[in-house]
Amino acid sequence: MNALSDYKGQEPAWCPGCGNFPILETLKTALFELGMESHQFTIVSGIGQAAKLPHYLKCNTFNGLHGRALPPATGMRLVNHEMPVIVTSGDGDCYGEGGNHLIHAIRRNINVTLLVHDNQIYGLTKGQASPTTTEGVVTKTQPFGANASELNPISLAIGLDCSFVARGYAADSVFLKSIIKEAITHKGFALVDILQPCVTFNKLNTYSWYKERVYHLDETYNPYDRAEAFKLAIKPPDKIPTGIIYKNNKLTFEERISILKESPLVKQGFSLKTTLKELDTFY
Ligand SMILES: Cc1ncc(C[n+]2csc(CCOP(=O)(O)OP(=O)(O)O)c2C)c(N)n1
Ligand SMILES: [Mg+2]
Repeated sequence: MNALSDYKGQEPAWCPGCGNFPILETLKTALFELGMESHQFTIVSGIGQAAKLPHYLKCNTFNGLHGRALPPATGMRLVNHEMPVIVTSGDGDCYGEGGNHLIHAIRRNINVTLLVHDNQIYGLTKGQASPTTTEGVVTKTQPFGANASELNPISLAIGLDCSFVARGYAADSVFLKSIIKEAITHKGFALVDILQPCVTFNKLNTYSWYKERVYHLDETYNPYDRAEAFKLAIKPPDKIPTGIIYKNNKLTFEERISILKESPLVKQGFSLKTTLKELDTFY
């Protein structure tokens, strides 16, 4: 790997000014600085504008169904746990239709990095409310305002004792890069909720709206304190903390499966006898 340009994929078809552009560039820089070459990692995504990211970055990839990125990512980790797996998803994709998979991937502690481009709207399908849309916001399909309270992904993840929970802001590239690098190198399920302006369909959460609210957690903050992390997560959103909000060091799903201790499944020969024996101890 010689240059950032080695990660170049197809030309992005996002709207000019979309918050997905800085996320893509920041991810490329993080991968470059970690020395991860295109063939050494896999990006899995579902459907949405955010989920198009692996088309725009040269890498191994699997682009699956809406809300269903985490199941193939789990399968990939079980087949080859030496291959880092990154999932790029949208707030609708991951917190809406894929919400069930999110809960169980966190609970199992699959060792994947999940980047959620949280623009608080369904971008690809042209502006319907997503689970993170602020209550009362008028959209095309909610002419009287979104009539449900918004999901708080950070408190949800801390409640599930997620191994790594962080929030970044798309336009704050240097800080976001440091969060993404830590998330990729963290052992265990790492959720990074990335606040991302949608210049076309979200007229509330704009670049200037975020600029007034987003701040960095400093080094005095202890991300290992779950109760403090939860307090921070449920604070009223007049000021929005970014950084690593919570982390712990627990066993990953892969570490709990004894046959994977020898070597990745992909490198093991197939024997029905050992497979049945393993299934017996596993279930
Ligand atoms: C099974 C299924 N349900 C619904 C859709 C329609 N659909 C595609 S993308 C999307 C929402 C996209 O929103 P989000 O995940 O927030 O991504 P964004 O486009 O905002 O980045 C929906 C509802 C679909 N393609 N497949
Ligand atoms: Mg969205």
